[in-house]
Amino acid sequence: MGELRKVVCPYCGFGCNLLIDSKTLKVRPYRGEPNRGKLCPKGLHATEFVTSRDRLKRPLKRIGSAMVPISWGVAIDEIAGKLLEIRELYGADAVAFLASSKVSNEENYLLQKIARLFGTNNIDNCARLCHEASVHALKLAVGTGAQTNPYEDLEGFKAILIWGYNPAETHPVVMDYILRAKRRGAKIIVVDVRKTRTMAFADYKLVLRPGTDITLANAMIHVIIREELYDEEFIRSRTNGFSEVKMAVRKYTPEYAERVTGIPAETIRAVARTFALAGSGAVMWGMGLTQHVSGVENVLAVIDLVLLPGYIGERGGLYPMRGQNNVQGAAYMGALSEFLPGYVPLSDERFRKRVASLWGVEDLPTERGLYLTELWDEIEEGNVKALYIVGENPAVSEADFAQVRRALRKLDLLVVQDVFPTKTARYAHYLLPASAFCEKSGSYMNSERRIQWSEKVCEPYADSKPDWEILGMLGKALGLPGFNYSRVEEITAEYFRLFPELEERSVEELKSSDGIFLPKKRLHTWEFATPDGKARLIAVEQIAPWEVPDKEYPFVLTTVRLISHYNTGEMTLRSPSLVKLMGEPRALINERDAERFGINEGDLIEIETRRGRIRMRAKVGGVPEGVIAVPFHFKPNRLTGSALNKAGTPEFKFSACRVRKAGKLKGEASE
Ligand SMILES: Nc1nc2c(c(=O)[nH]1)N[C@H]1C(S)=C(S)[C@@H](COP(=O)(O)OP(=O)(O)OC[C@H]3O[C@@H](n4cnc5c(=O)[nH]c(N)nc54)[C@H](O)[C@@H]3O)O[C@H]1N2
Ligand SMILES: Nc1nc2c(c(=O)[nH]1)N[C@H]1C(S)=C(S)[C@@H](COP(=O)(O)OP(=O)(O)OC[C@H]3O[C@@H](n4cnc5c(=O)[nH]c(N)nc54)[C@H](O)[C@@H]3O)O[C@H]1N2
Ligand code: SF4
Ligand SMILES: [Mo]
Repeated sequence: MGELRKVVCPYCGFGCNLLIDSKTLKVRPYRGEPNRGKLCPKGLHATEFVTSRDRLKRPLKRIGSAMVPISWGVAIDEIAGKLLEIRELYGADAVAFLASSKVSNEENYLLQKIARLFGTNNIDNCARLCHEASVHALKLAVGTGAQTNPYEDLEGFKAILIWGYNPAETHPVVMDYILRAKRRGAKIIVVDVRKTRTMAFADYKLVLRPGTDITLANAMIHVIIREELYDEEFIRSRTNGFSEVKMAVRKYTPEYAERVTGIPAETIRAVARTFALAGSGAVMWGMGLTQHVSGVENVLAVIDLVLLPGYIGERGGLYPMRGQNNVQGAAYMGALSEFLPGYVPLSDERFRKRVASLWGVEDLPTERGLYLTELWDEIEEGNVKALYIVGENPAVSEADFAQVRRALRKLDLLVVQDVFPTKTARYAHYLLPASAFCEKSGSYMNSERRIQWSEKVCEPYADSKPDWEILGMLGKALGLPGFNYSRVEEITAEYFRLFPELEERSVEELKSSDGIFLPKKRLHTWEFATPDGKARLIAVEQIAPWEVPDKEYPFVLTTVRLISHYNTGEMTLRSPSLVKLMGEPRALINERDAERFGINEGDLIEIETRRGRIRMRAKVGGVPEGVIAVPFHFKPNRLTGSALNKAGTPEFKFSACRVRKAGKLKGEASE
């Protein structure tokens, strides 16, 4: 046995801590916060991909069609030289950087520092494909774009509304908190477009038609207002906009909503009453709300639902459950094209200049940069020439990936810095091997905004380097000021200085504790973070999806997650224990639809949209008529469309498709 080191799980944003044996790399759960002795299968087997033989070993450079090894020094010098040349010819905005919500705060902080000092706000991360609609909606409504309360509060609430979110598969350990609440008498309400594992634990199981969430939320609000179930004092003293909401929901009667959503009017009334009369409550939501063209409005509608009964502070909270292990940290570190660190707008001159002076320059670029989802058109039009990607796999994770792949081919310079030769890496001119999570130390921030320290367990694999070291070298090679870091803690201390709440805290305290909440444990208890201190109730109307089913493409395609698989699969597919647990992917189809098309359980079916087609075996049942649900992990983005919502997120959860029984898997184009 070696020494046990405490490490943040490299998968989901719940943020479990693993205790890893430094010799055997065996994982045990940490007994402290937030996972309290629990882990899901991904955490338990998290070190398996680290020893995969597929790991990138040394820097590679494309020469013709071959990738040939080069030294770190030459790689970084050549990359920096090309970036400077492109800036000279076309300006800094011809370069874009993609940060990674898989890497540490320090690493995200460094990459956005490089981008902004280089002269561009073209810095983004996969939050754009994920919860950015929640960030925008929360900013508008309550002033801070993040989860309001810690997980521990969930246990005391009397009603928990789980909306477009399937934690039994996606954040399994948070289910423990939800089930403790249930044992203490909380009512659990789940809203989804199919029967989920999470629903098995619910008191109310609401299966609605895809994309009709605003109608359901507005109908619940209609009932709450009509029956005066809201907290009048809270509405008067702490919110604006009540009368507009009241007007807007007038037409959303439960009977009208029943016709649109498919949920019986009486159920809508019962659920609205249960939630508003519980006395305390939370709404937890996920991709079922955000990945729609109406993503921002969907989230605004459920925020209204929580504000009406005054469920804020000790009485309740808003839980946009964050996806990746450090997506919350990436945002707080400023790896987003429209925000400086701490979600501060680029237009905030005082803060911007403060950051600039900390970095040794006068000012920073003020124009919003490109969203990750806007990049592909800009590359195709020749406006973006170089892309530097750290730990993201857009050739698989982005909507309509055929277009993304076309764009990647067009770049003058593509650098991919990853632990594996990903699908995106196929288009790279330079491929830089990053060390994996347990081969480096640093801090991460989970969904409840808890910053946690992750210890180094073992030495970097082959000639790989921790991302912060690579980015330190790049910053220096670009001639940017302040990139002389020799220890990761120096970067931690530097980002601490950006946040007044952290100024008095030390890296040592972070290391020896169960973490530090930024800005604090519970938000908005007495006052909201809006300019006038009040929350805004914002009226929203149902918005139609971008691609409505028609005669040609009569089905709705949605994409969902499975417990033992993770995003684009680069890590979990290289983890033998998880591969064993996963089984073969299946597309869900309703019993009656299956019968109509002569499809039996296990048959190969072909799913086609206007953008492409895929084949997968069918699983009959689990979805309503007219809906097909495909696991996101098996490249359904050949099918999805690139229409974006106001926060720049594609509509991954709604495309018009058709299905048919397929012949044998023969001559299928390989990935
Ligand atoms: N095992 C596992 N865990 C993960 C991940 C993973 O890949 N695998 N990924 C992580 C990441 S990055 C994220 S963002 C989170 C995501 O976590 P979740 O948001 O829970 O993930 P999804 O399965 O994408 O979507 C949630 C649910 O939305 C439903 N849905 C689809 N369309 C609609 C709709 O129109 N309305 C409503 N109400 N519901 C709808 C789907 O049926 C699905 O059950 O998970 C994280 N955790
Ligand atoms: N159809 C459909 N598409 C979706 C979604 C959906 O629900 N449906 N969900 C969207 C969502 S919510 C998200 S978050 C995105 C995810 O999109 P991506 O972030 O592109 O997907 P991941 O598979 O998580 O890719 C993470 C990459 O980081 C690498 N990596 C891991 N650790 C490290 C490290 O320490 N250093 C470096 N440099 N690299 C590392 C991994 O090898 C992997 O290649 O996908 C989106 N796409
Ligand atoms: S719940 Fe999330 S953080 Fe915890 S072990 Fe599973 S994947 Fe890791
Ligand atoms: Mo995500």
